[in-house]
Amino acid sequence: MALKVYYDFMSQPCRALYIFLKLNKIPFEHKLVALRKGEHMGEDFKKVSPISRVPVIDDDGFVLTESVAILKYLAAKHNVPDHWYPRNDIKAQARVDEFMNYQHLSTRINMAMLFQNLTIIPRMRNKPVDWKKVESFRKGVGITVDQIDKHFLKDNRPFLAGDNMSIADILGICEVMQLYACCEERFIESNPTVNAWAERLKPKLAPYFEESNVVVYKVREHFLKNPPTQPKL
Ligand SMILES: N[C@@H](CCC(=O)N[C@@H](CS)C(=O)NCC(=O)O)C(=O)O
Repeated sequence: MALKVYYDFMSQPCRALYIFLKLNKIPFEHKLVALRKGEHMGEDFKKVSPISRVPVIDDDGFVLTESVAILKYLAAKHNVPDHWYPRNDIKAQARVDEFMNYQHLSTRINMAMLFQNLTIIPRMRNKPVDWKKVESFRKGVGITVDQIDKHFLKDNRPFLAGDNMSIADILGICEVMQLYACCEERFIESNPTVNAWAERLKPKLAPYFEESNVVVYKVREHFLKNPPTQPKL
């Protein structure tokens, strides 16, 4: 039975999973879950995962949530090239795990929440932007980018876990794209090390990086037409 993948391109970890599946030619059945329509909260999806978040996979009855767990499982099951998630070199594997554990409370929380506070929350709840929150997540993004520069990419490491591209890089770049969606990319572009990493990585994920990010570019276009105005302090 085909691997079923429940996803929506609005979601960063879903985009990461999609890119990984396509690059590794792992066949799957597309199960689209439209977050903007609230399909993840519906009874049908709750039967798959009562956690009501994407991505989720169903591999012949083995249902798994959480992008990191899913990526590690699929890397092992499909015996993908070792650079994605090293099997035998425990230090190389630990470096990939290091970023994947770090990202939840750094790239993910700060970049996703900055995006949400500038776009989704004001639009969906029809409320003015909470600029205090925006500034707080901007501060978090700045700290995160600096940490990536000084720790994960130190000593001219080309990728987040060292010399080779890994699943950590795919997860990382998909979170970073939230900044582009809300025109906050200056945080990346002003850091030469992190910017060089992003530009080095994107072509390696072609064409699936661009394909899965179409929605990000659409949101950005809309944001550029209707930018919220920040009051002067
Ligand atoms: N830690 C989870 C996070 C999953 C997650 O937060 N998914 C979001 C989309 S990016 C979602 O489904 N949100 C719907 C909701 O929370 O209501 C993972 O990495 O898979």
